[in-house]
Amino acid sequence: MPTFTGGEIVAEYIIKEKVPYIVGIPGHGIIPFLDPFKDRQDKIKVIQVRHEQSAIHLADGYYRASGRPLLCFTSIGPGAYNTIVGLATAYVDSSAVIAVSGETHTYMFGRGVLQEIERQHWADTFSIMRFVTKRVWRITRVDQTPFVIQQAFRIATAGRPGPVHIFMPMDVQADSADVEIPDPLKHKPTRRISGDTESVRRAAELLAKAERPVILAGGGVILSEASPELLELAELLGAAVITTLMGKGAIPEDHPLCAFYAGSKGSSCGNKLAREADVLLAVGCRFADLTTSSYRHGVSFAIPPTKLIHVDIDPTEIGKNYPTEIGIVGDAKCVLRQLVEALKTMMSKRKYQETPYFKVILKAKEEWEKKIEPLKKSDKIPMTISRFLAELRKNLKRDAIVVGSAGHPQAQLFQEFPVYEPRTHLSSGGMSTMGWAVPASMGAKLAKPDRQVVSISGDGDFLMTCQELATAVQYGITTVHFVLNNYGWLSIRDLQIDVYGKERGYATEFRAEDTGSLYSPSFTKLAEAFGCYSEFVEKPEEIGPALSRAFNSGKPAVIEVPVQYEHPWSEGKTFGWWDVPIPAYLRKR
Ligand SMILES: Cc1ncc(C[n+]2csc(CCOP(=O)(O)OP(=O)(O)O)c2C)c(N)n1
Repeated sequence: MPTFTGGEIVAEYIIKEKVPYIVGIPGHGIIPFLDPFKDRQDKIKVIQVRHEQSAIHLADGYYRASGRPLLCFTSIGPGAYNTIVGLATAYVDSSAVIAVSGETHTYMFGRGVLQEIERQHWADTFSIMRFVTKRVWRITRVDQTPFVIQQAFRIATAGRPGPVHIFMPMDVQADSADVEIPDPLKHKPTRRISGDTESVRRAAELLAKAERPVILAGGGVILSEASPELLELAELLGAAVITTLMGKGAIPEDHPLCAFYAGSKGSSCGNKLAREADVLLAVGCRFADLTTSSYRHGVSFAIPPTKLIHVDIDPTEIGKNYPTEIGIVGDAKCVLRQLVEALKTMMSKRKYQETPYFKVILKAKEEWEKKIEPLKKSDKIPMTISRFLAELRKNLKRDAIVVGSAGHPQAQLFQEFPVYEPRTHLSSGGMSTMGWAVPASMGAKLAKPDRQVVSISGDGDFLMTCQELATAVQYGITTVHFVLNNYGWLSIRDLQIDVYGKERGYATEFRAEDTGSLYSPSFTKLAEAFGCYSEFVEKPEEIGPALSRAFNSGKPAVIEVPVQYEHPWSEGKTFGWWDVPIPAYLRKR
């Protein structure tokens, strides 16, 4: 058997996994792990980010764009703790990332060495990560490493994907043992999980009889690459298809059966069709509060009387938020295929364009488009976010990847920006993590170098991880980053105004303390300082030309766009409900 150190075992294993990049920041606590990668540069490249949170976001974006995981590394202590928000974001959205952090030497656990917290439990970084990962390990002997690393990749990617974290004490990274490097293919399932045949038959019967069938596609449809099956089923039934934030892109959004979204932001057509559905087939979704209008009956969904068929690979999601008529545990692609085959034995393909229900769908869609049109066509300067998005769509290729993380840009990108392919709309869905878009879009660009990749952040969002422009310039990661500058956290200000009252905006605008005037750094100067291409664009018609100059620059680019500050032009439209508690003293008013 060959002799390898702990670091070498991981390096040799991930070469077998064909992982092209490791992403992170070294410290004294991880250099024995990093050292073997120096001799394997031809196979694995190190991406030096400038914050560990960004390492995870970058790997997360890479996985969402490609379905392939990367490995992140950090030092002991603060380096490891800096990953928490990244891991939480990946976990809630079921995205696979493998993180490795340094840890106190096994023979000094509990002494309080540099960057160890030991006052209650020794070397217990472990417990911190439990909550934000699918699995955590601490390796205490180097010969455990082959087993742990193959488990980490298998668990992160199998079933419902998610992030995992491995702690490697410093001595374990450096010590050696005679070990075999596992073959990844020998430790992964070879087939997908199909649904219970009887439940599939009953579900097909229910769908065949439905008069107003709606399919709700969640992120699970994208993860399992089930869009062809989704489309086939929808067209067979003439069902309206709505998506969650994570499921956006599961159906081309110019398809006649695409009815956009249910939920608090959502769309009026999605909410109407969903709450009036007689049968709802929900696939790979968890019924988050934003999708369901905080579960208020009859706003986005009315279950019952709507009969719910819920398909998910994770049994804990079925029946969690709504009672089900039929719950099927299984992979989205597999169960949708089973449903199509079962239905074909019961009915012939409907000419859905001729059904009365199709007319209902079209009318609801038209009404919705009319409602958002004024914002999209607005000539206001600063421009509305809606107008910006309309211009952006006109000027991007069909398969371009757009990335958003929080606030108005995230919500409006979801609501108003049509996408046509899976994995082309990436969003930090369940955490809505500010600072995600910049590094995640860099991961997407590394995964899909031939695609146009664009991140869209508010000024608040951008300022949380803009230091990664240094990483982008260093490695020539040519994402175009849009900063929609409205001088504050205006989605929160607008929420204060919308829910608490016109005069209740507070601590959400950026104003200079001495003059009271709006304050913002210059994002173009900031971008220049990093060595990026940059532009400042005020007029909507200048978005297209600026974008092509940015793509042609061959550099990472930042385009600063001042956007509407005045309420309500500053925000998009709300079509459902969101449960934001109102202080008792304001309720009386
Ligand atoms: C890390 C993090 N902190 C706080 C929040 C709460 N939050 C949600 S949106 C938002 C404001 C976003 O501001 P900006 O990015 O400037 O976009 P805007 O809404 O102003 O267009 C905040 C503070 C969050 N989502 N993530």
